[in-house]
Amino acid sequence: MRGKILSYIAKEFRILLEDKRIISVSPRGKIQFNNQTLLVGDNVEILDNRIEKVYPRKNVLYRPKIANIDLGIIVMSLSQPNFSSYLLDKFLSLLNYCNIMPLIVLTKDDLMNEIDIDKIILDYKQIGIEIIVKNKNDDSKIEYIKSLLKDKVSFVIGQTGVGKSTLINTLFPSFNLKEGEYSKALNRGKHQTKEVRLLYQDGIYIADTPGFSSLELKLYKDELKDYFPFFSLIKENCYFLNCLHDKETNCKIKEAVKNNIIPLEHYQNYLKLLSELIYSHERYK
Ligand SMILES: Nc1nc2c(ncn2[C@@H]2O[C@H](COP(=O)(O)OP(=O)(O)OP(=O)(O)O)[C@@H](O)[C@H]2O)c(=O)[nH]1
Ligand SMILES: [Mg+2]
Ligand SMILES: [Zn+2]
Repeated sequence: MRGKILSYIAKEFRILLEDKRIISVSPRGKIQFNNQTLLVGDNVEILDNRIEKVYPRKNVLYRPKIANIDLGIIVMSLSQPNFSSYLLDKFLSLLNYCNIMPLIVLTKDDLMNEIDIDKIILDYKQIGIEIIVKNKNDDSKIEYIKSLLKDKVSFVIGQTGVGKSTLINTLFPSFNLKEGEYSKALNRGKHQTKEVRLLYQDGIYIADTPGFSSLELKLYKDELKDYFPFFSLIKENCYFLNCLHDKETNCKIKEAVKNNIIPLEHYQNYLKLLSELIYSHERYK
């Protein structure tokens, strides 16, 4: 019978079978199958309480480790920790690279001081990404968010302490996930969620994941432009075939920034990200 891996905790896989039974499978020290490590989200064939086969994956995200995802929910708080469009653009580049559709949820609007949420929403709407503003005391958007998750496999991704587990708990109170504190002294969350765990209810799969304190984007300089959000707004080619949209002349992206078609703030995020990456050939020096 076919099933889906929900978690791998204490050397046991929990697998949801097609008939909705959940079984535990202990792989006896072996979590590899045909040389690939099994991941949460993998679709498997079960025979006599053993994993017989792993079905081909649609996509994989390596941090957090999860396979076969339809929707990546980027959770970003407006305060504690502070909102950062740079981080948001970084997460979006990562999801684009992994071919995962994004949804952005902004939390803690009850705590924030002066942030222009409308401008943030408008920028991302322009490139076709939906943003939902939802704090933990606001129940009005629960049904709407659930309708976006229906019949999909989703996961939450974001910094530690932004409210990923809290969001899942407000959608599905029965999951009763552990929520951590935000430490003002450390100026970050406390890594409350320790493992990737896929949960299932009413046709919705959603994974809680551990938060980041820093995220390394494992792309080369020459790749970033293909995955960075906002550049999809421009269809024309730059003069140089491999233009990095940085110091080059005759660059259509820079022209679009000048003409306010691409927001300057996001172009600056691109330059910052670019400066943190290496060229593809540098590794082989
Ligand atoms: N005021 C306010 N607090 C919130 C909101 N959402 C979450 N919190 C609080 O933020 C803290 C961290 O929430 P978590 O849900 O544990 O954060 P997380 O993203 O799961 O963190 P990790 O598991 O460490 O990655 C908790 O104290 C929550 O009660 C919100 O919308 N408003
Ligand atoms: Mg958590
Ligand atoms: Zn260019």
